[in-house]
Amino acid sequence: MEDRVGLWMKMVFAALVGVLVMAGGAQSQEMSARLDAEAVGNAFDLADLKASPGGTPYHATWLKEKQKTRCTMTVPLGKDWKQIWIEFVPAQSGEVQVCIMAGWTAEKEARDRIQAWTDDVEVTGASLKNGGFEDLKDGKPVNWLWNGKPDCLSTDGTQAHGGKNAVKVWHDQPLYQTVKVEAGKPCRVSAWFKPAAK
Ligand SMILES: [Ca+2]
Repeated sequence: MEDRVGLWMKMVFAALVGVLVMAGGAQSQEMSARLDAEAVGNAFDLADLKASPGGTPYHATWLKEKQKTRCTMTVPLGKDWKQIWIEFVPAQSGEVQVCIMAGWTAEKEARDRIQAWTDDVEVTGASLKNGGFEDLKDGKPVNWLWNGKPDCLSTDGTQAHGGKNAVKVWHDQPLYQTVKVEAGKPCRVSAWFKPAAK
């Protein structure tokens, strides 16, 4: 009997290790999409977090005592376009910075593999501008902060989910836009993603 219990415990342990390895891989190496939102100046909390199926929303533990002022969610991507979203309820009226990005890797040669095209960003509960990246100025999408190179902006319709334009993102090449939110009014940020690697 003890042997069977021991074997069962070993199997549970092995399964847990497997899940942890997969979760770690999804955040660092594998193709994933990520959405964050942060109260500007970490001025107030974002509560009642929700996320699209397959994603778990978290507060930003790395911000320590301010962790509830930012939320984040990461979802693995398949081969095709996928829409993901994160929702929160602002504790106060003010400004929230929306952040659209993808996975991260330390390996330079692996960076092409973890980048994603994104398009058709929408926000309910607040007003976001140029979510489809169709308005450009000086080779950058208007209303967005973004540090991508020219080849990370596609304008010929081949990479777009809607319209002509799409933008390539990853952890170190995010898109930022600040929106005005109202206390107690749920705010949902959604975006479409597909892997940039062929
Ligand atoms: Ca577009």
